[in-house]
Amino acid sequence: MALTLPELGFDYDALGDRMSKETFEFHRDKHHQAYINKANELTDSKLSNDNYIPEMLKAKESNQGLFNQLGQHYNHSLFWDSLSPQGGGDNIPGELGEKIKSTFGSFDAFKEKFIAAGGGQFGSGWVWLAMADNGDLEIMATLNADNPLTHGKTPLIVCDVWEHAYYIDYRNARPKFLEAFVDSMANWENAARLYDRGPVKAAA
Ligand code: MN3
Repeated sequence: MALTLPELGFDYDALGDRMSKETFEFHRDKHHQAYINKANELTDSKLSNDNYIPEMLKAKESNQGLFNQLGQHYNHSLFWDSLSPQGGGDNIPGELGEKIKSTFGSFDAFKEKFIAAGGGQFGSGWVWLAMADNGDLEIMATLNADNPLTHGKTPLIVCDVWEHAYYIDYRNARPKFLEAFVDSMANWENAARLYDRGPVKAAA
């Protein structure tokens, strides 16, 4: 048993200029894989993709070194699931589309806030759409390996705003990358599925 790189539902060149094959090769095969290797090393490969989340939450309190690796594994795994070659735009399936409109006023208002939150995150981090236990939506930015689960929130979609996520394709233009994420890559189908599944009791 060990943590492994989760499967990607499309080829590395499927996003074209939106996110290049070269970015996937570095970001998945080198960056994400390095976090996985380190986490396996620290845990004698005793964790698997099916059971590591409670360990990640425990490590957040008691073992920052391990949390850094497990959090990065969690965040990157959801980031890959947050991408789709057919993604992006305001055609959000199910109740999530309505909920975004009622929460933020409009899809465009959501988009503006999401890009501002990701663009304003100083240094390395993540921007999320997350759900509270009562179903309320919020945009969250987290630093380093942190994620909404450690704050008792359920993540629905995430964009990685570490430089390695966009530097090859967008150079230093992080807001452009975030705009492309929302407009043409965001996997709303996956986010709607997570929304319909309901809040995850993080500490369970
Ligand atoms: Mn990354």
